[in-house]
Amino acid sequence: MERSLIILKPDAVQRGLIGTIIGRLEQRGLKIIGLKLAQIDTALAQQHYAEHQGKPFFNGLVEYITSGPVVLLVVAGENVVEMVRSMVGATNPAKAAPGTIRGDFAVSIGRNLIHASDSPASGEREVGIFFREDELLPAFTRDTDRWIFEQ
Ligand code: D4T
Repeated sequence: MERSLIILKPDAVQRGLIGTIIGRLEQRGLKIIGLKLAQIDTALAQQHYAEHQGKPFFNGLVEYITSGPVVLLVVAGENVVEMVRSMVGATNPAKAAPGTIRGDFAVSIGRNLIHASDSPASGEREVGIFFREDELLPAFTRDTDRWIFEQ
């Protein structure tokens, strides 16, 4: 089962958008199997964004993601990585389509509200950075599942 690691970044928390963003994921029918509030420390932020080490925006990115509490979520299911990415919108909110989270609520690339894994492999790597397996509930079912997923 595919897993996507989602971070509601410090601006989402500060702006009171936690409920709105999680609501969109729930309305779609996506299944949340992990959820917590945390403050990411510098070492963890550097690990998460390792692919951007050395780029001009790296230090600002680490400062931003560690600047306040975040909400961490794991969403699981078939094709969830691609589905969540399409709901999040382009990295630069100025170019994000209306109807996406960034396109509806953000304007700056350095305040783009949300992170979501960009491939199933990244999802596995990133879930492992922020969650222990015993914090996740992959097996739970919802009574509504049969109305969301064609069996
Ligand atoms: P994240 O990883 O935060 O979900 O964003 P994306 O997956 O959409 O985009 P990314 O990995 O390419 O960039 C990570 C993060 O860096 C910031 N950034 C990026 C920036 O501040 N300036 C830039 O020029 C780029 C490319 C925004 C997102």
